Amino acid sequence: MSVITAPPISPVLQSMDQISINTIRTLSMDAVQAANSGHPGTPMALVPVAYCLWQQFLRFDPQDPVWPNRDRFVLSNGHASMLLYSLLHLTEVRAVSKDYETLGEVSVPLEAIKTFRQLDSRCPGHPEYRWTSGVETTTGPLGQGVATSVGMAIAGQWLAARYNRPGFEDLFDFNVYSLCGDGCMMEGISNEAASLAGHLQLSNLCWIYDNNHITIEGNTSLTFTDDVATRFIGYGWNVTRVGDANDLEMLARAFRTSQDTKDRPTLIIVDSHIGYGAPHKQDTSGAHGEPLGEEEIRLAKRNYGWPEDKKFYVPEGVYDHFRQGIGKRGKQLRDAWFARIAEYRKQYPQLAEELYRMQHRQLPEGWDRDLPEFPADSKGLATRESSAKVLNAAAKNIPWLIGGSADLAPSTKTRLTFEGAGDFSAENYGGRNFHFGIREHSMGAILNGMSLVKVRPFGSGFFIFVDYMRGSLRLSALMELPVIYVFTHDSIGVGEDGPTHQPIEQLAHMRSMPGLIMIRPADANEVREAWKVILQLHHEPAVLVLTRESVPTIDRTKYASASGLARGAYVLADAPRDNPEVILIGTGSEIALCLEAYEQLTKQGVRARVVSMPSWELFDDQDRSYRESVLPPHVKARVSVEEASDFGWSKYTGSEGHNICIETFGASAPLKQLLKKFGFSADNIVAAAKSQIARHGSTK
Ligand SMILES: Cc1ncc(C[n+]2csc(CCOP(=O)(O)OP(=O)(O)O)c2C)c(N)n1
Ligand SMILES: [Mg+2]
Repeated sequence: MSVITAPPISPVLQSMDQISINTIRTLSMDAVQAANSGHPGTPMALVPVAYCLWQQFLRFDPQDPVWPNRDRFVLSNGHASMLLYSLLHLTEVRAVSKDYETLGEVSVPLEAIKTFRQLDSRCPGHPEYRWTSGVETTTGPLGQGVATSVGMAIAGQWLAARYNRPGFEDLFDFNVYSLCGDGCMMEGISNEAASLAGHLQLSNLCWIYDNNHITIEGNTSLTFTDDVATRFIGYGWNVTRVGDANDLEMLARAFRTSQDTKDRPTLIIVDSHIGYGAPHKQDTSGAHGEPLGEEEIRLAKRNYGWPEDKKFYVPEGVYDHFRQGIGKRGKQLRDAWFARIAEYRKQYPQLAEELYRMQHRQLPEGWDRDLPEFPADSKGLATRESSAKVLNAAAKNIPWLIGGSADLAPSTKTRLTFEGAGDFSAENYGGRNFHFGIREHSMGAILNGMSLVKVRPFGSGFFIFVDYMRGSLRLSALMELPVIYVFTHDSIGVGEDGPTHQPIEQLAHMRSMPGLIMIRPADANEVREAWKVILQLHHEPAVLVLTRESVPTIDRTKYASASGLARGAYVLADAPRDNPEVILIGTGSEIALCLEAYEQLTKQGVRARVVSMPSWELFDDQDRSYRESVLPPHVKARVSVEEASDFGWSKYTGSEGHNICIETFGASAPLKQLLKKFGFSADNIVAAAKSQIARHGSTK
């Protein structure tokens, strides 16, 4: 263990660079110590890297941290959160309201740093978007940040291609920087994302890899001997190295190299010493996830030439130093941009209006004017097919609704086919059809990054593969981003592909996730209503779950209007005088079966009601009187029908209700055989309804 020690000198004899760096180091150490938990070592090591970037390069105005053309900084190694919080504090980043208005107060006051990791502190354990202004994305699950940064860079290129015009070539030209560690480099998601970023030649992207050879269990020699540089060269990146994380000059040179590289992303590999300056913990995993201890902090401060007894000490001149650096540069750039956008508005009023609405998460006027109505049709069409029609009709009128698939667009039908939609590629950054490749997990993170830049992204795949992207999807929900996920092949309806492709527990998974809206529409008109709801969401990701196989288009002159979908569940068919003795509740493709059973029951004099319940979340959001009008509490005879696990259904059917469901992983066979094997038939529903009435007794 070699400890690099600085001579003990007083702060006044250090350069402002050095004082600022050591202020961040000591704030980080003190905060982790006060919290008695957290990660001190990585902030201590990486401060010069972040300091050099922020103070010299980052085009970021602390007074307006949501200015659209700002450079983005993503701390992918989110455990080093104190590094980011210290920067936000010292640069005096302002708080921003939910409506994207800057408020007077600072985002991270010193008090928040002193209460790092405590309830309601603006400095939670890991950086959280929406909670702390200036945090560009939530990080903590390793690999997510870097993958999200790719989405931000993609969105930057798309905005530039669409909105930069003659005389305004630099309206959008922001760079995206992401700091990451060994963990991020090992995670599969970062490999997926780096591969796509290289392929797309995203020159506005720069990752900085903290090559400190340490993870939690010890030295990386235990697990990680990749030649990272060669790997990234293989991905088509520009790779450069900085041999000493304290070398501000070499760091600046590396950032300049990144800026000058116009044809590919850049990886800067920085060799650092975790816990830099702590005599017993430097270069050990002991500096990773626990406080240094009072004595070690004292010794580290001595090494930095810092007053050993001072805590949360910000020497005079430090705030001003940042004001003169990033503050002044950022404000000038930001003000100049807003002056330019005023000019732009005069010359390109329509485009400027688009930008305004997009940045405020509003929709264009008349966005829904072309949405199709579908006539009743007993043969019908697959909901993925009706979705294709609705999506295309909406996207034509919402220019920033853009997205694609993880190599399944021909199956998920999410391709935008109207004239001018185009394909996004290194040669055409203005295209609206994205090809994420077979990279579901990073597709989710990339969609998050795109959404953070405020375009409206959608991504699609087979519903079963939601398992591959749960980590990213969870962050969409946690960050309250209106990302749209379109998942098709939603049940055993996929037939012959068998258990590996038949979602069983995925509906239950999605329903258990806070903040997510899932909709599984029953027919083409419910699909239209579903898209209407989804496109008007501001703070929730949506999961649209669609069939591969045809479903009848319900006759809405006979049964209730599909507009009921907006309330999550509605009475589709009812007993005379709205007085049912049994309720059949279904979703998606199973509604057709419920209606068949309903007709049989009605003929036999049984008073049945069919409730179409495409979205639990939307229904649960309704007031009690509506919910009880759909599911009257006194009607206890209830049958749910869904080709999936029954997990959670007793919430609506009661513990004495009957759930027609699947308790295995499905099977490989033509759909007809599967329906028989698993008991999805009108006859079975009828039988279950009758036995429910027998069990609970009929209502008057
Ligand atoms: C997906 C994921 N798995 C595991 C963890 C737990 N974890 C947090 S930090 C860390 C080690 C990271 O090592 P490295 O990125 O090299 O960070 P350093 O200790 O060098 O700062 C682990 C395993 C996590 N945050 N995310
Ligand atoms: Mg490491």
